[in-house]
Amino acid sequence: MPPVNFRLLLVTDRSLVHGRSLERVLRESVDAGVPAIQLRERDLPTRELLSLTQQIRAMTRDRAVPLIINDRIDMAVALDLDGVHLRASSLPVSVVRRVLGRHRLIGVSAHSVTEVQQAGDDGADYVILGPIYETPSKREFGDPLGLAVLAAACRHSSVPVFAIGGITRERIESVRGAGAFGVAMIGGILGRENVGNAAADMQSAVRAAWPPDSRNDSRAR
Ligand code: 3NM
Repeated sequence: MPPVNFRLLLVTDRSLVHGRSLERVLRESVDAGVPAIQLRERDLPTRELLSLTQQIRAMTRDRAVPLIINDRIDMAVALDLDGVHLRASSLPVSVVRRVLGRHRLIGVSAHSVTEVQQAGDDGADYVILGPIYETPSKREFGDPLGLAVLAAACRHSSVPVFAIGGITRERIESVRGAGAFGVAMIGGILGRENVGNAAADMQSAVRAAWPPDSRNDSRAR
């Protein structure tokens, strides 16, 4: 199984980048220290998604930044991406693992303690649990779970748990305190006017919360 060697995962939403190209804002984010990207552009037609993924792949590969794509196992294999992110309606982890093998990451979205445990039992490499806080992006993700549920999920999880949903710089220390392995976010970086500054700010908070030599995983960036 490949190591989960990042504590901050930037999830994309091109609707937030206000006329700038997604590739450009992601490059600014990576240059500012973002260590991993999840490409979540689920509504893009296949050819457009392919072309976008190729561009972003070229940029992340140069910088050795893991690139994970939502659901598109075909693109993950064809473009040699680092992993695939699955939701409840996606193919099951066991099926995806047969295609991806052990050397690519499989992440799973979870919304309860039980789902976190299930994802670990199913063989996911990590879980993203949310929404922990109220997230400005609609209510499609449900009511906030809060820190107590995050803490219970982390206690019972066999795999790293990333907190998502309303994560800000100020909240990173609290989710670390609840036992999260790391954080995943959209708006905290892509929703800010100066994406590079926001990314640098966020990565410095992440490194302060999980110093690179912390006992959990000294390889995590
Ligand atoms: N998944 P922001 S919440 C993509 O709870 C996503 O599964 C969620 O956006 C979940 O960082 C979410 O702007 C949106 O709050 C996260």
